[in-house]
Amino acid sequence: MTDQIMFVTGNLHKVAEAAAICAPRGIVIVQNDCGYPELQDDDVARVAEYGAEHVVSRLGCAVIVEDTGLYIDALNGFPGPYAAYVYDTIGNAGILALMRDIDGGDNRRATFRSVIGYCEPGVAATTFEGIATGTIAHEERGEGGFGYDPIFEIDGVAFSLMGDDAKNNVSHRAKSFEKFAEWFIRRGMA
Ligand code: ITT
Repeated sequence: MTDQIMFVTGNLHKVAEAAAICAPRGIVIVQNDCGYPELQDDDVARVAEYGAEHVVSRLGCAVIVEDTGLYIDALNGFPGPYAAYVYDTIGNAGILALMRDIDGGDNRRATFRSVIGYCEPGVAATTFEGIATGTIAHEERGEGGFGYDPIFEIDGVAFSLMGDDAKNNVSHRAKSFEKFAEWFIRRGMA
């Protein structure tokens, strides 16, 4: 059986990663780029919930949105839920500059947190979370991926150098979409 779900995002990389997880499970991801206001909140789950509920009230059909935060231990969790703003302002070079004096290993630990908000008309949003823990590299690596991929490494390999399949074996987004897909399929069968 094939089912489909509308994913409201302006980020085509997210759509490709989500589709690679969902398609083998019989769920077709349909992108919608209509946008939504991003709540300023410390918790990406609340940002995803609010975004999903806002979009449903506008479109009147079931949707998902996904919000990602990046939490760098040595910077007390910065940029956290403000990852998009920080990427657009200081970018990867700015993060590396802030961390210039921090040595390797655990001192450079960072966590990506992806939260999907699913919502349908008349029902409160449900959320699904995935996390990936790694380290911030000392320099940008590779050309692949998007966003912070060139500076985020797991076991010494940057997301930008992994290729799509390998990133989808370990990433925060793969985990949140696996949880969502499992729930969505079970729910369809109920
Ligand atoms: P939306 O339209 O879905 O909001 P976005 O790119 O603005 O797309 P987010 O706000 O969730 O998405 O992303 C926060 C920032 O983190 C943004 O700069 C992304 O490029 C970056 N980011 C998100 N997921 C990432 C990943 O898997 N690898 C590297 N950077 C990522």
